[in-house]
Amino acid sequence: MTPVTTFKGKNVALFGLGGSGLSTARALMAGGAHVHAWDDGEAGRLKAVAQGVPLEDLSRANWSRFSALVLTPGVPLTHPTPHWTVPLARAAGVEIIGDIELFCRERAAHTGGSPFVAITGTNGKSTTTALIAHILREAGRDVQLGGNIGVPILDLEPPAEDRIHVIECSSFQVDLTPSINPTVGVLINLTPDHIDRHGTMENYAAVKERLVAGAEVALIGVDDPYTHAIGARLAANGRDGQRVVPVSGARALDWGFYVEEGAVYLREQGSAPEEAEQLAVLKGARALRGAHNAQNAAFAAAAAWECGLEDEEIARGLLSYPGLPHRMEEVAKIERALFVNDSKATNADAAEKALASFTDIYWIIGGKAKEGGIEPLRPYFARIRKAYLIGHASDDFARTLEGALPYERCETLDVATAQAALDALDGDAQEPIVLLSPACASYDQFPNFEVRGDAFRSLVNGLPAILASRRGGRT
Ligand code: UMA
Repeated sequence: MTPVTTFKGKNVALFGLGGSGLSTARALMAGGAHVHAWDDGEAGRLKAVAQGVPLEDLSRANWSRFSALVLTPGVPLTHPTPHWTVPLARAAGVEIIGDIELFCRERAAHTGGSPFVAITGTNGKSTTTALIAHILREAGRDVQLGGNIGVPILDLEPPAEDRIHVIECSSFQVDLTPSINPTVGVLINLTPDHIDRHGTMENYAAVKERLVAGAEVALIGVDDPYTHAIGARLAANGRDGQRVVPVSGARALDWGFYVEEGAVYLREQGSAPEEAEQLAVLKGARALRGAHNAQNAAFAAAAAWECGLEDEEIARGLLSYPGLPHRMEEVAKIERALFVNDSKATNADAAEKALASFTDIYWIIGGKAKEGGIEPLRPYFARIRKAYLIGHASDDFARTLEGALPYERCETLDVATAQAALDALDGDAQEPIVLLSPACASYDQFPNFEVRGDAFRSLVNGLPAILASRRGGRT
């Protein structure tokens, strides 16, 4: 835990008592602050009481006593309308901040700038964050990994000169972190997302820009127009001493970090193309398949390089990266067939990445469909040997697949997994892929995508026995 000492002896209003809110409460109390916590939901309040966190109904509180309002990131700050705590804090002149801001202040107060890598972007944040942490750890560094990826930042060990914090930051979190100033700031890409919480794409992009604007080294994508414009703006008007470095996962650059033909390069500013240094070859990095992962790998290599790692250390870390659960996770190889858990793919956009990365796919899809269904995936149908439909979306998806490729209605994941495995191993593909990439939310049959992915993993682990008995039955 990182005790928050910068509010010692002060009264702090804390709103939102989910995982990060409770972590913040513990850290503030450990540092000597007087916490006044509240949540709209009774469940959060009960959890707080169980952990000894003092509650106060903030709608009736005397706000002039508070030094800050610490908001949990899920609570609206500006859009669609500010949460009711926001105008109360503003009227009393109380600053509104989040847990990452508290971390930044601890870092400034006690270390004068310990290594801090902050990662944001619309897509690939979690993979890039986990990959950077993995590369640094494999090279023997003391790494703390957290933020939006799941572990609240104040649950991590405190900042220290020889410890690197690698933190995924959502736009909600950056919005609550006015003094964010990482050693290395990473902005991967920007496409419209969370507009309900930021009002417009411009506001969303402006919030994300703050993470790199405050960085000593700003690694900024050039593969989409929004990040490209931010990089150009910072390069022209960035703060003194800041290094702004372009990064591409798609093409060779005049300078910066990029992936070309399956390898990551660094080309220094002003150098000739043939002087570009090859940092790592991605061939063999099984958890980094696909074009989107080339972008993630380029950023991770760049961040590791900026943290002082040698080329060999970067290459080794990229190759040994095991991947994140539920994101094109290689669950098992049974005979010739590879089983891939991509349960995180809850819409067609996300499923497209897996379909683009494999051929000879036995595709398990379905659940609660999103608008547009799987129609946008039609260009990938040639890569699919057969589809196995589960859940609510079955009728809808069957209509899209009719006449385009063979499919089977399986209703449930267990039936689909067993049938896909049997077909994959009976077929003639050299390395068939049994892929759970549902292009749907899980809520019709599972509490969330993690439970769905875990179920797939355990079904796959039980397959050898099922396959043996089914084959026995056939002969
Ligand atoms: N609440 C209210 N009133 C409101 C809204 C919320 O009282 O109007 C309360 C809820 O009752 C709940 C709490 O606020 O008790 C919010 O809990 P939560 O579960 O949403 O939040 P945490 O557990 O603290 O999780 C947060 C991040 N959640 C969000 O940003 C929504 C987690 O990111 C993050 O991993 C965690 O902190 C640790 O830092 C999740 C996420 O969905 C993964 N992020 C979004 C994304 O990736 O797209 C931004």
